[in-house]
This record gives sequence, structure tokens and C-alpha cells, in this order.
Amino acid sequence: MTLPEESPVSGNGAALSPAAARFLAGFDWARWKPDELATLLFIVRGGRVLLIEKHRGLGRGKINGPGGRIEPGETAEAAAIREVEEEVLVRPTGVRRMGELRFQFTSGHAIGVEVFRADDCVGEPGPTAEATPFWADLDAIPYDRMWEDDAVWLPSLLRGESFFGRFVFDEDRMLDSYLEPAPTPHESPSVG
Ligand code: 6OG
Repeated sequence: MTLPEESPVSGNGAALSPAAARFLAGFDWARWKPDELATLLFIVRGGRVLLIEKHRGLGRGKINGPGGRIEPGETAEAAAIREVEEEVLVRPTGVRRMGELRFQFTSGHAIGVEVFRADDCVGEPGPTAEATPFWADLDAIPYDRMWEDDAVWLPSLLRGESFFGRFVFDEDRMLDSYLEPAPTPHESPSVG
């Protein structure tokens, strides 16, 4: 009797296409280099988090936090704040860095994302051509309309815990995921 050949499976248990399986077998995170750097920022206030329905760019149609590409010469934090201002017309306050995410797509595209959390914002969020904002209760995050990785790391951010994660995607299907806690950033001790 011959056993059926074992087929590789993705993180969510579905069989991989031969091309995706070949990509995963030959991929090495040690040589990972991002093609672009981007940001995400989540304003968490009064038991709710500000999310957007994204109308443009990578992930359009999905729910996400506001964010976008870091411009040359810009810090990640400045970019994260600028993107919130451009997309939903408020200025986040009490901003702190919570984590780093690395995404590798089987197309070859690689993106690094710096993730921030803010305590509040100045102004009322409003819709723009880029995004429609809405407040989601922390116990009703619409993970089924978000990128698959969000369910892996967003709970850490909402608990106030820092993280580092890396993920492999075949278009918008997650093939592999890894998350570890990162030390909470703290002020450098002052001298003298
Ligand atoms: P623009 O195309 O808008 O920058 N992004 C992702 N966000 C999540 N949650 N999961 C992913 O899994 C993502 N890949 C990219 C980062 C792209 C925006 O999309 C985010 C940026 O905010 C693959 O300029």
C-alpha cells in the first residue's frame, strides 16, 4: 500500500500551491531585506481603537490601522503621525512605538512595518479619499476583514505589550507566522 504524498500546509492548515511551497522551502529570514518601510498607528482610547477601511494602496478594501510608507529622511514616528493626519484628519497624542513587523510575499516583495500606539488624538476622525475611520470596541475587532496577521499581534498591542513578528504571505493568504515579545522600550538612564 502506498501512502499519499504528504502535502505542505500553510499556517492555517490549507494545502499550499507547489510554487508557494517551493518559495517557503527556499526562503531564509536571515537574508531578508525590505523593499519598503511603512507604519501603522492605533489610537486606543476609552475601550475603543480607531480603525480604518482603507480605500487605496496595499490592502485596499481591508480594515487596518492608519499608516503608510515612510518617506526618505523621515523618522518612523513622524511618518506614522503624518499618515494618521492625512488619512483620518486627527493628530495622535501620547505616541509610542510598540513593535516591528516583517512581511515577505511570495511575489518577492518585502515590507517592514513599524507599529505605534497612541493614547488620544486632537480633533474628530473624518473620512478622506484614502480611508473611512471608525471606532471599534476592543472586544469586537473585525479580524475577519483585516490582514490575517493582525489577529496574531494586535492583541499584544492592545494589552500594551511590545512585540516583534514576521510573516510570509501568498498574496493575501498567510502561509507562515512568528511572533515574540519584545522588551518594552524605556527611557535611557540620564547621566549625572
Ligand atoms: P500604503 O500602500 O498604504 O502602505 N500593511 C499591512 N498591515 C497589516 N496589518 N498586515 C499586513 O500584512 C500589511 N502589509 C502592509 C502597512 C501600506 C500599508 O499597509 C500596511 C502600511 O500601513 C501583509 O502606502
